[in-house]
Amino acid sequence: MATTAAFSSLPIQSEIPTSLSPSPSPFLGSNRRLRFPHPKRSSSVARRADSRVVAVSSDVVKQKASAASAKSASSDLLITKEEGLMLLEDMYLGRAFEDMCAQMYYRGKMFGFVHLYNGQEAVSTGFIKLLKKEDSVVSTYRDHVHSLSKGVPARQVMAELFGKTTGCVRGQGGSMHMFSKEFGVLGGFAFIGEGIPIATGAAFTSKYRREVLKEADCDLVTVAFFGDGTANNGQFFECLNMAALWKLPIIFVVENNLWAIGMSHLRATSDPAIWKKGPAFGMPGVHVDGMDVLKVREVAKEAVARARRGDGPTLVECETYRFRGHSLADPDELRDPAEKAHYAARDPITALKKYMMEHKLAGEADFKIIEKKIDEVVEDSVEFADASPHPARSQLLENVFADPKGFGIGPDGKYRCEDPKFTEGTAHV
Ligand SMILES: Cc1ncc(C[n+]2csc(CCOP(=O)(O)OP(=O)(O)O)c2C)c(N)n1
Ligand SMILES: [Mg+2]
Repeated sequence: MATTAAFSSLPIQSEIPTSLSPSPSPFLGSNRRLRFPHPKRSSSVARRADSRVVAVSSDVVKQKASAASAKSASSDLLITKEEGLMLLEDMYLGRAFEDMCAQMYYRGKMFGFVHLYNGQEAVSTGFIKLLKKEDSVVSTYRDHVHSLSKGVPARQVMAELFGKTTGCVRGQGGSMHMFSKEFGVLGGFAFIGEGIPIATGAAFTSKYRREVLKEADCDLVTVAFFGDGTANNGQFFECLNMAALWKLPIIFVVENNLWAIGMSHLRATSDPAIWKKGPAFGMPGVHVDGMDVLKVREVAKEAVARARRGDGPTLVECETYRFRGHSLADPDELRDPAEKAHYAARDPITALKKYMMEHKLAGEADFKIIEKKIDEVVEDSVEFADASPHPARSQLLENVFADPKGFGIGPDGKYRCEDPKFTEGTAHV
């Protein structure tokens, strides 16, 4: 069996069972049931696929941990105290920031759609806290927390949400379009799937610099985050193909929160196990508990190392859940309360605290210090955003690639939008 070097240290399971019976239900903790059985595949097809590809399940983390504990009690720990507190701080920052966004949105400080990340923090933290500043992250419209994890200051993210010039996109992007060249955030994208080719291009750049421009030390990695609904989009498959074909240093991270707005993943996808699509393209596919930052981090370490070494891409499906509606405009009345309760009980922040306390790494006093510090950072970001100036109207036509003459610039050579009557009878700018 052609195992990949990267995951060969982990216990391997075949990604395609020899007899393809319908997936066990309930799937992924959902209390909904699969409605359609999978078509049977011939065993020769399964054997052929088996011989080429490899996948790893999230059980690897448990098995790694127990293997470590067999060696010595202390090596049972997956993290040091410092690492644990750093992970906790990042997840708490994401949670506190998003809760503040909800308040500010309902107070009319933000415009347009705002999609929060509550519940999914272990995915952002688990991956991004392993990256270098120069590595790239590509997000979706649920992009505030990815940006924060990557190091974009809370002030810049909040100011962007308030539409102020001090925002990371000078107030022109808003909630769904975070971007920071400095911190390697290559965008939030309102159109689902649009970020995946951008991420693939970024990964190609890294490989091109190393292999064609002979920058031998260029080992930059790109992580593309996107949702379960997006994984049904054609761009995803095209990029899996190119990434595998060219062995690009990219990790495709599916944040499977079981829902695409009000569409259940189980109703929308022929085979709900998204991770299986990795092996279909010749790359490892991994399923991991996305509510457990330590498990996510273990899988991410392998995938990031594999990409850095030049061994190619990995697809990781993180089973997660959003604790709020699809956006702040969604009353969240569709999802079953039992399903919500199931995942609420697996809150990733509570889980990490529990792990740290059980292993005597930290206690309530340590957590309080972090929470106080982060609450202040978030408060400060609001004050900063509120006090910052709105962009001038002329900024509207900056960075517009088409020649704005005739449309944007009047016969007097001035921007038409400078004219006080510019928006008369239309939407307000
Ligand atoms: C190309 C495109 N088609 C449709 C939409 C409308 N839309 C917005 S969010 C969404 C669901 C995406 O769900 P998922 O990928 O699971 O991400 P999640 O919101 O769960 O994070 C859809 C279909 C869109 N934004 N872009
Ligand atoms: Mg989803």
